[in-house]
Amino acid sequence: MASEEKTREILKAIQDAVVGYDEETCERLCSSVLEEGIDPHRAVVEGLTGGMERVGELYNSQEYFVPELLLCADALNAGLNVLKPHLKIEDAARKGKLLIGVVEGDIHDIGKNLVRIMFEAAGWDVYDLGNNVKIERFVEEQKKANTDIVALSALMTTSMLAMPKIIGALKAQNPGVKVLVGGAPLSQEIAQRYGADAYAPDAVAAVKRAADLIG
Ligand code: B12
Repeated sequence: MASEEKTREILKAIQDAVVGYDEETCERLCSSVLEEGIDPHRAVVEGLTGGMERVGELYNSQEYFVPELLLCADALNAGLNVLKPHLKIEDAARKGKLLIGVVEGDIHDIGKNLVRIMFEAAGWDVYDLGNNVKIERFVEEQKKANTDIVALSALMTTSMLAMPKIIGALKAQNPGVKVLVGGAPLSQEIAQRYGADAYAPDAVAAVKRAADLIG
């Protein structure tokens, strides 16, 4: 077991590898997370996601542009591939079926992918519709797969405006279906206003909120 100091050092180095779009180092550090007995969830949240948050700040301050963002996302995904098989969550919480997608007009899927991975790790059946998903597709696929929950992701203040329409259409078809929403511009207050059943700020909280919804 690594000491807390060593753990923090490795997590910070993972962040730096994402920010520095260094795929190889990111992969190697994520392997060392496993070797050192560090919690892989912590490596995803504090290391990989923490790194992407720093990338977001660099984009906002115009130090990074779209090409850098894509390279950083590659480094994040390389590390995630190493950690993914080790993200099993052993708990008694009920597991259900989840349909997930990024709303129409929005191609940001890094956060959605993290949410999907956490649900898969927790033993849920997950149907991933990808990004830029039309309202009708959410409705059709929910009916087909008969999922307990539909999870909607949006990263833009413009694209999130589709959410109340999707929620309305889903509930009109199947009043029992629960809708969970998330993504950087969302909040508890907006989720409520949109008619969602729940909001979660991150991928780990998403699984807990979903388990509560069907519990
Ligand atoms: C990476 C990035 C990109 C990448 C996306 C790569 C990919 N495959 O996803 C690329 C380069 C392609 C891109 C493109 C664009 N982007 Co961009 N992008 C970002 C950036 C820097 C980071 C987003 C990210 O991945 N964060 C890391 C992940 C892990 O965090 P997250 O997505 O928030 O997810 C977490 C939580 O929110 C939550 N969560 C997410 N989804 C869900 C769903 C559920 C159900 C739940 C419960 C929780 C949940 O859990 C996740 C994990 O903990 C943000 C800036 C920022 N600071 O957020 C801008 C940002 C989102 N982009 C922005 C813009 C404007 C664009 C472009 C229009 C730019 C352009 N001019 O071309 C385009 C096109 C977008 C389109 N049509 O979709 C703006 C949006 C502004 C707005 N209107 O709100 C932002 C905010 C930047 C800015 N400050 O201007 N972008």
